[in-house]
Order: sequence, then C-alpha cells, then structure tokens
Amino acid sequence: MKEMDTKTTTVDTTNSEESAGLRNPSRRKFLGTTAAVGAVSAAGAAGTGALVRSGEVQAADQSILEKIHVGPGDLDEYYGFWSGGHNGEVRVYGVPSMREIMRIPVFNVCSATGYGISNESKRILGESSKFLNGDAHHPHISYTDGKHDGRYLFINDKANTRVARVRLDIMKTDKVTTIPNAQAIHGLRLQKAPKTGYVYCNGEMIIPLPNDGTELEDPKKHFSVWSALDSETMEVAWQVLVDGNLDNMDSSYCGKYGASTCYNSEHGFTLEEKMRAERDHVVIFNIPRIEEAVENGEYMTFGDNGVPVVDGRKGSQLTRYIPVPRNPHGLNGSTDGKYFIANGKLSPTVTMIDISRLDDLFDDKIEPRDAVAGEPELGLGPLHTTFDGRGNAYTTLFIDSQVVKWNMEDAVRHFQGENVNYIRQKLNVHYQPGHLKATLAESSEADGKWLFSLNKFSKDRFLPVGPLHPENDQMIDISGEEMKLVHDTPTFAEPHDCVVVRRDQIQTKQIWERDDPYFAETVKMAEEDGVTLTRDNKVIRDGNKVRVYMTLIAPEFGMNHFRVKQGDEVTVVCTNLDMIQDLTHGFCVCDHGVSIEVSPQQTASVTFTADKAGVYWYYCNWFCHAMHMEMAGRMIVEPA
Ligand code: CUK
Ligand code: CUA
Ligand code: CA
Repeated sequence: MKEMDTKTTTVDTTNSEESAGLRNPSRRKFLGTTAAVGAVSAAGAAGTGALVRSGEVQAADQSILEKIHVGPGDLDEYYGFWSGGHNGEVRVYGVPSMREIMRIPVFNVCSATGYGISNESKRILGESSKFLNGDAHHPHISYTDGKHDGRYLFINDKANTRVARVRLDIMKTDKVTTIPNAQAIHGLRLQKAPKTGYVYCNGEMIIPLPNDGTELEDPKKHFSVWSALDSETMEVAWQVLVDGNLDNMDSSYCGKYGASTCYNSEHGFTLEEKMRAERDHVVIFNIPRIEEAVENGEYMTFGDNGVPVVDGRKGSQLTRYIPVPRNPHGLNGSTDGKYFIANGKLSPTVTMIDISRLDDLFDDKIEPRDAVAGEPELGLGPLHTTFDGRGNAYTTLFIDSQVVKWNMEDAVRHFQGENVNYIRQKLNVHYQPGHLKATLAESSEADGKWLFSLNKFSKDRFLPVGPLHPENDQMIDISGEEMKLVHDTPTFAEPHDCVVVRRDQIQTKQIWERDDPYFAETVKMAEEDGVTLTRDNKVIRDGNKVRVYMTLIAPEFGMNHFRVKQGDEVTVVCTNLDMIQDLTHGFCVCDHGVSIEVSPQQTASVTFTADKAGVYWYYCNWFCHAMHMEMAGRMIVEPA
C-alpha cells in the first residue's frame, strides 16, 4: 500500500507508539481495529490513485536545489521564527537557506547576552527570574487585518505557566507574564482582526481553584481556564473556566471565535482515565459574549489575583462544546477563514468545524455536531494541519511518519456523500512529525511555497551524537502539484512549532535608540544619581551599595579600574558609545558569574556581590576591535 523506501522502513510502529508515550492496552485495541481501517481507507480513501511518494529530491531535481541555495552575501526571502522548545528560547532562521541567524532568549538564561543575568532582563522576567528553565511551544506574530504586522511575537511557556512577548524591532523579549489560575500554558494564538489586541492561551493541566491546598483530591473540582491577555500591557484581561483541560487552539479571522481542543473531558488524573470517553471535545469561545459577561460583572475571582473568570463550563452561553473523536491534539484555522480543524491524534481523522455555522450554534438553531463540515480520514496519528492558500491542507501523521496533502472542499463533498478522493499525496518524513507549517500559513496571505515538517525523531539522518538525538525539521517544496522533500535541518530540544513570514514584514533597528524603553529604568536611576550615561565614568557609594557607571568605546572601558569593599553590592552600568552597526561590546567579570551584552548605543546593567577580596579583571567578551583582548580593567576589592 505504501511505497516504502529504505529510509522509512526503519520506523517501526511499536517503537513509535511507545515513543509517543501511548502504551495502554485500550489504545492498542483501538489501533488494532482502526489502524488497519485507517491505513486502508486513508491510502485508498474514497477511490483510488492517492499518490504516495518518498519524495526525496533526486540529483535530477537540480532546479529545486537551486531554489534553496542562498549564495554568500545574499539574503533569504523569509524570516522563520522557531520555538526553542524546552531550551526556552526563540530561534530566527533565514528561509529557504535554513541558516540560523539569531537566538532570542525568552524563558532561559543566556550566557552570551546576559538575559536572565542583567538587571534589565530580570525586570522583564519579574518574580519568575528565579526559574532557570522554560518550555516554549507556539510562537505567533501579531496581526493587522489577518496579516502579520511584524510588531511582536508571542510565545507560551508550558513549564512555568508564562506568556512572553518579543519585540521584533530589536528581537528582544520585553514582557513576561505569569498566568494565574492556570498550570502549564500550552496552546497560544492571537486575535487576528482587526488587530492583535488579545493574546489567547490555554491552561492545560487541571487544577483546583484556588489552588491553595484546600482542595486536593476531587477530580470534579479540577479545572482549567482559557485566558486573554491585553497584548500591550500583557496583563490578563479575563479568563474562561472550562470543563476538562485545553490543549491546542486557534482564533477565527473574523475575530469573533476561539476554538480549543480538549483531550481530557473526563477530568481524569491518569492516562487510563483520560482515555475513558469515546469522545472528547472542541470548546468554541464566543468572544463578544465573554466580553459582555465581564462587562456586566458576571464573573468570579480566585485567590487574590483579581482576574475576572467567567463560567464557560458545559451549558454556558459563552461557549459551545463540539464532540470530536477522543483525545484530539492540534487545532488549526484554515487561512481562508472557513474552518477550525481539530486533529484526531488517536483517531485517523481530522474534524472540520464550519465557522460560518457557529452563529447558529450559539443561537441554538443547530446541534453541536451540525457544525461539522467534514471529517476526512487521513492516516495514523494526525497531529497538526497547515495550508497552502490554494484550498489544500497538509496534516502530519505522527504514527505513519508522513505528511498528507488533502483538499478541503473535496473532503467536505465526501462528507456529504459524494464519491470524491480528497487525498492528494502522502510524503514520508523522517520521523514522527509533530507540528508542520507552510510559509505565511498563520495569516490570510498563505503563499504555498515552502512547508516545514517538525519531526520529533531524527534517528539515522545525521552524524550520531550519542543517545540524545536532535530533532529534524524538514523543508518541503509545495509550490507544485507534488510535495518534494528538499532539506533536513537538525534542531535542538525541541521546536514544537514555527511561523514563517516574508522578510518585508519584519523591520528591525540596527543600533539602539537612546530613549528605548528596554533600559529606561536604568537611565532613570542614572538621572537620580546625577549621571549622564553617555559621558560620565563614576563610582557612587550608597552605604554598602556601589553603582559604577562606565562608558564603552572600542577598544576601551571608560574606567580601567574601580574600587569596592568586600561584601558590597555592586551595580555596574555600561553604556556603549559606539555608533557603528554590529559593534557590540560585553562586560564580563572573572569569577563572579557576570556577563552582559552592550550593543551600539545600548545601556545595560548588572548587580552582583563582591564577596571575595582581591583583584578581579573585567573584560569585553564580544570581539569588537583589533585590540579587543586589551579591552579589560580591574575590579579591586578591598578586604572587609
Ligand atoms: S505541540 Cu506542544 S506538545 Cu503538538 Cu503544539 Cu508539541
Ligand atoms: Cu569591546 Cu571587545
Ligand atoms: Ca479523553
């Protein structure tokens, strides 16, 4: 049935099921019956001729290889923003070359830039700067009228229940919010129209509310919430209490609806309990109704965080629960604005929810399942779907290790009883894909050029590097009728998702502006000390607190030494006076764990304790000048 090439035969199903953490017997039974059905009907669904190709580009396909070659000095056509997974960062790629251009620390500590070490970054991280880890999954770029406007990127932290904002003009994280009344923020999407006001995010784990120890055992009293943040202030505007948990989500291009998958309608604590129900659901959120309820004061609060929480549990007028096959995963809005597509995971199907029927659903004119426009059978383990803007959808099949291209309108016609084949092609990928994303496919401008399959396993695709393997993010040419696999990209732990936009949609600054809010508080502190940052080199003592103000200009620090006393709390404020693009300095103090980036015209500061008497050299750690090695000075610590 499948045309196996030698590479795909290395995927063994037992292994992949176990890798997926799906080991329970009831699922085996499910797959025992459905796997066969799924595989048969997916390949031959509604007729014959489904194209299954290995799709590896042959040497003959020189023209494709030329398309992805970006010559030395040439620039890429797209920016790709990749989540850094449990490494907690965002990575910036050039597409189609897949050259990694930059890393943006978000929920991690960065030794190079001093994110998590500098005072400016600690202010951004707030209370949560005590955490050294994060788990980033879903990067999304702000919108105006359904198109990316390049202002901000937002991303979730599953590990420590946070949402962060990255300013794309400087490519730095500038806000981090810990979400109350939730645990583990997973799915995240943005309001798409008229403009990104709200950032929506899913609470995944169910918890008692308030989670203060008064309730510990009753699963019926465990909930999760769907949150909306104000994208400007990054404060939580409101939350919606739901039944079950929330996994992935999307929002509609009309701006009115949010939709989220739930794999635990059972309120279960164990794997077995979470698999008990035949069906779970997609929750549809009616945003105007939610706003009205908040406005009218129809909400609760939990603990002392004050966030309004409206009741969106089953039976509420603010939500609808659409039953779908058990334990769905990804939820993707088609770029034509027509469908929310819930990906079956344990079911070989995806469920197409017709957004144009949701008004009737909320007015109780139709039943929840009447909003389903199609439920095509695609193959085993559908996790996520993306779009080419030409009416086709592409879905990852985790268990089959394939990407399936299918046609949405044909799937709808098939659902209505017509004998049409909606499957266009299946392409083997290497191996076990999670998310996939086509260029511009998070916006109404999807252009159907490149597709990335973010594979969880790489096995034999790269030089071996020990028991821990990289992921493999494969690039696929989707510009023609047939998908063609063109490039393997090893990635580190573990980009769940990415977003790819045109290069003209991102405008960045090449040097800092002196009035940038990123370091405004530090500038204010200097003003209070009577210091002009762009001129003065000064040590100010304030009890056992010492503030050292220093200018940096290649290849010298404004001070070649400064004196403090053992036990002093030392704050060093560095201002880079160079105005030349790319001329970054650093400030690193030996044996004190202190390192910060100071880019052209930037002010950056760091606070530490001078706990050891003696001489400690500080040096510039970004290679800036022929005399960079000599750019150093002494911190002289007098014994207490
Ligand atoms: S995801 Cu977060 S578990 Cu499929 Cu969007 Cu990987
Ligand atoms: Cu300044 Cu190196
Ligand atoms: Ca379930």
